[in-house]
Amino acid sequence: MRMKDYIGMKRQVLGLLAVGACIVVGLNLTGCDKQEQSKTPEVVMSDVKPAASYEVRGIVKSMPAEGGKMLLQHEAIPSFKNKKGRVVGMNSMTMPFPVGEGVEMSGLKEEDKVEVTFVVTWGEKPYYITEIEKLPAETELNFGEMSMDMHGESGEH
Ligand SMILES: [Cu+2]
Repeated sequence: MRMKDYIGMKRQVLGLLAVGACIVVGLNLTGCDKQEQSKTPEVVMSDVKPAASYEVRGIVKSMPAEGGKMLLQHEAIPSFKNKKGRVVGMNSMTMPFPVGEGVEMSGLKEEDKVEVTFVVTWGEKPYYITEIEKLPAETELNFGEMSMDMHGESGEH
């Protein structure tokens, strides 16, 4: 196979992966999903950034069945990056989080307030929780909209 064909194919595959991950993480990422429709052909290997990790507070809406996902209402994550590494933020929302192996969840139940650490790989397992810490019941959480510009810094779209 010629090198040019190979690169072209790789771009297509990456584009598809990126769109998939985008949908999984949540269409509230307006910057993310708009961009995918128009810019997919430009996605190249060097644009795909390695995993990022985030800490966010929230309320447990449902505990995961074994190996399943925890439903979490989480606060806004202004630092959330899209797969190109651009900060697009994520508004507060309720969404399922796969729980990584070995994460301690004993003593947790629905309606508990927690701080979770999760990683986003944009890979086969796009995101998952790596740590959960229970917060005091009186902790005040803010599920309001994010106050930053949802379109990130560069405004390229
Ligand atoms: Cu979310």
